[in-house]
Amino acid sequence: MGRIVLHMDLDYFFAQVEESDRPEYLGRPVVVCIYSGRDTTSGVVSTSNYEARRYGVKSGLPIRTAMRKLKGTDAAFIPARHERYAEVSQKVMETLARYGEKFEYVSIDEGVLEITKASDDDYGKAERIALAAKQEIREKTGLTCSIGVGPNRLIAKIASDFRKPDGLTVVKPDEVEGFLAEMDVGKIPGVGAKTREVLNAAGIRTIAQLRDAEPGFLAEAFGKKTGGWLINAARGIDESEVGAQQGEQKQISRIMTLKRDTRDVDEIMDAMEELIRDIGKEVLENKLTFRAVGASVVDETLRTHSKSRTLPRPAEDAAQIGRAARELFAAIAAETKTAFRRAGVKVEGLASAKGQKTLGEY
Ligand code: TTP
Ligand code: MG
Ligand code: MG
Repeated sequence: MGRIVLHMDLDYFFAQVEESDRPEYLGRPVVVCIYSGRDTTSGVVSTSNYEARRYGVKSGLPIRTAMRKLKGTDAAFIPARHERYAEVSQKVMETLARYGEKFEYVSIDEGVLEITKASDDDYGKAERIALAAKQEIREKTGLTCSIGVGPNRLIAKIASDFRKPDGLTVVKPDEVEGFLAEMDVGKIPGVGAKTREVLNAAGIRTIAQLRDAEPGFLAEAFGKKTGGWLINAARGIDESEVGAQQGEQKQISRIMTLKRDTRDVDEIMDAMEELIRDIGKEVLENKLTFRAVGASVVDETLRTHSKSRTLPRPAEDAAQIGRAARELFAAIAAETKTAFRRAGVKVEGLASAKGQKTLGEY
């Protein structure tokens, strides 16, 4: 039995959230900016919607350059709201994760799902799973994403980028070679501008050319390990597991907007009740323990205040989250004067509960 992997990437993510939160931006170029704070126009573009991309405005561009390119249009330049994007991302990932047997969070707008079992190793079913996930993500968040489905993570990721926005690309094992052949080597995730340049200088532009390259040359140019990895990637080979390595979850957090601005700890804790129960449930379901609890608030001036505390020993129950959170919110309230608009709780220092000493052994 082979594997079927699904990769999801949200379309023009931060800018799409801005569009969906504020319909008045629809149809206009939208540029999400990370201001350096030095003056009102210094900083870089975080991302932009497709209208803005038509003018050559994309991630990483200086804001001033973007302004020049969009001069005379009704473009909207908006400061990035990371918290809001994280909140939407969380909703998307929770929705997506339910469609497969293993989920890995890759980045704020990307997730990978193993759907071998969920699809009975059938690409027709896999495609229906992808469509259903896209539809539910859209219903829950209003956002479109692009999905790639393939026999491994590498192919799924490349496929997710193949048709954007709102794309779905399914690559079956016997289609992998043809799918990759004419692509630019830069389409391989991990092949950056520098690697691409070295390859191009050797006359290697397409993935098919890379596949047929002299292994000796690649080993010499990039080292044995990277050279071998490049050849494998060009052949569409990738054995890495979903949910195994780097994407290991480091924290579980929830944040919500309070019914009204307040500084009252009891009122905040009432609001946090369900959210804390939710975190506790996720800890239990994933058989985890946590080593630290954090609390944060966003005040009426949109400033964030947060505190966290390390526990004397790894814990796993929601009651401990609640006790620590109450003290942390009280400590934050004691040090601030403004009312709080949003409040959140997180647990950190996650470890797998199995193989760990039981409470009785301490
Ligand atoms: P991407 O998925 O690379 O880009 P995107 O979602 O904006 O557009 P696409 O439709 O092509 O997927 O990045 C996800 C988010 O990460 C993006 O919305 C904003 C942020 N980001 C930055 O802040 N700076 C950057 O340089 C990049 C590449 C992304
Ligand atoms: Mg994206
Ligand atoms: Mg992305």
